[in-house]
Amino acid sequence: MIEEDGLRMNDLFLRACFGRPVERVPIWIMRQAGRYLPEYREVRKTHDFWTLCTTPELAARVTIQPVDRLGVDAAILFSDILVPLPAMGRAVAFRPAPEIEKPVRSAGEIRELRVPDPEKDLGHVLETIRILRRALAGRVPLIGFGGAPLTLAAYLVEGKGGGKFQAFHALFYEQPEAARLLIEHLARAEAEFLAAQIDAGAQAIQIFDSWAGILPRDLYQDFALEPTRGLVDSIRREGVPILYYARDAAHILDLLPRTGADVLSLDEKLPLSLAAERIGPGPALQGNLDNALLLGAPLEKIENAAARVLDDAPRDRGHVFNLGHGILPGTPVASAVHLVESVKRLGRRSDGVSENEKR
Ligand code: 1CP
Repeated sequence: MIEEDGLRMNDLFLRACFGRPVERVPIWIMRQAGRYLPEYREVRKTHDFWTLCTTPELAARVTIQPVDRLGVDAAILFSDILVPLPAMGRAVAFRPAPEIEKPVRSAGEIRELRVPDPEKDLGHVLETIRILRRALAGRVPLIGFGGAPLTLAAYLVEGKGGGKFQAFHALFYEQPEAARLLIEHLARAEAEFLAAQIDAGAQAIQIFDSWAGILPRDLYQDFALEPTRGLVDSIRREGVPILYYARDAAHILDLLPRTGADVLSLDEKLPLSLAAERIGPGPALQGNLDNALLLGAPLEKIENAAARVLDDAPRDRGHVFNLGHGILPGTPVASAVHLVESVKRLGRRSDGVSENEKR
């Protein structure tokens, strides 16, 4: 525990991100606020998703729901990676999967995209963070977040997630300079937005690169790596860990330390021990239980799978328990609760006296 503004602060998650000693492995769950929670669906009955994201009191309320219900070790701001797009000049509809009304396809359109002013255009997000820091009062750290340049570019060009990303690939092969311009523009916009989130009180930042895997290795390396590293670099602040979630990234694992992130968050495809060999020494790891396991597997099976992830995680670095991808809307709450309880019970580490206890 460290003292901050006279409040006792639970910093277990932050210590694990920096690979410092922990008494147990912390856990939070990607998309931990959302449709699988009845109390979230209750709020959604009277407010649409965009209203939730843009009304600080509501966004703060649903952020805290999983902290109360599951007892996770970190809160993540309720928002969406696509929230800055309207301020760039592209409206987004959530049905509930997002659709960009007018995809961006040419260098001319890319040059017209604005860099949002965080305070003026996205002040609601910053206000949500300020409310949450007061409401959480050190109970758990608050994670701010944004999309990685590559993933945001994929949505902007394609108009939606998923599919074969044909328009996106065409941009890289047919208009490589336009692709570069777009990714650099997005890296600049995210740098300003995420820095503003930290200034408002976010205690860690997760950069979501959910579509990190859509490009072959050479294109990821040529187009995405440097802007992502630049983004990480420009938001670096003392004591604020940066987590980089790269989904479907088995072919680029050895490149990921070059992003400079403190924590690499991985999907369920490879055991963390094998991923760590390819990554090399350094960053802490986050992950990587298969989210599908929570949909219907018996509680005992969930517990055994959690134990396997905990046992397999390398001991030479920090580990933050999470899923390989966001929790699915059909997940029974009891499964999520059981996962958190199991990880708290099974994840004790013998290296594990907190720095405070050692003193
Ligand atoms: O009906 C509803 O209530 C909307 C469903 C929903 C929710 C709850 C969407 C639409 N976004 C969110 C919240 C959200 N999105 C959070 C905060 C909740 C939390 O973590 O507790 C976060 C961190 C995100 C991040 C996000 N949005 C990502 C990265 C993580 C991931 O899952 O890969 C991505 C890719 C998005 C885009 C998006 N927004 C919504 C959906 C359903 C999607 C993804 C699906 C798609 O592209 O088709």
